[in-house]
Amino acid sequence: AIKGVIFDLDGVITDTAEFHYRAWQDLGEKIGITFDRAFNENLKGISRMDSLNLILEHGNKADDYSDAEKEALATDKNDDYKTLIEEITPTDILPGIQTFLDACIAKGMKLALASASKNGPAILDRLELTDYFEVTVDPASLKNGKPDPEIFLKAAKLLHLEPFECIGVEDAEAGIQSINAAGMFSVGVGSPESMKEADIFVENTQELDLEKIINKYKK
Ligand code: B16
Ligand code: MG
Repeated sequence: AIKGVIFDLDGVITDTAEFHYRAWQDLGEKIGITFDRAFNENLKGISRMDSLNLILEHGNKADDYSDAEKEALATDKNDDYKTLIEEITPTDILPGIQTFLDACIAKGMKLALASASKNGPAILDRLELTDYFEVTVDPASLKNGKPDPEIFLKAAKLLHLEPFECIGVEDAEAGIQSINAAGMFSVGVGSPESMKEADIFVENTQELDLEKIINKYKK
């Protein structure tokens, strides 16, 4: 039986992707690199520094900055992002998520957060969802980001559960790969193309249905 549900944050619980996009665009403007929404898809689920490196490569500027300068650029983006997320309120919880979380709790499942975002706990607070989650993995404690399974394995461990007793919910391809590599049942939120590796998927959070997931998990 499913005993633990491990959630990604950005794109699953709330849509901070738009804020990340705006903050990276602002930074891009400052350093003369432009990119569109399609490119921004590559930045979902990956860490702040990995995102910056992809943007610099995209602008052919990967060798223009020292590590210290890159740290400063990442901090600049994050300061901007932190200002943007101050606007978040509980109305920004994605449709169906509150109901889904309640359904998981009603079934006695334990919940964990497995977000690559160092701002995850602050965002959960703004959404007033902190109390739902037994544990939050600290992304700073990880050696490898998604698609490596480390973050989901760590979440299961913190919940004192085996990976096969947990399911993971993700909107990023790298995230689904991470869940699958952890030996967990993967629940995707996204388009059929981007979620083709998921064990089960829905096109938006409103359609998340715990009974359907339980039935598919049993098979
Ligand atoms: P931060 P998730 C990820 O969160 C975002 O999808 C990704 O775009 C972002 O770069 C990453 O968090 C790091 O975020 O700069 O706040 O530490 O999807 O894993 O919840
Ligand atoms: Mg995500």
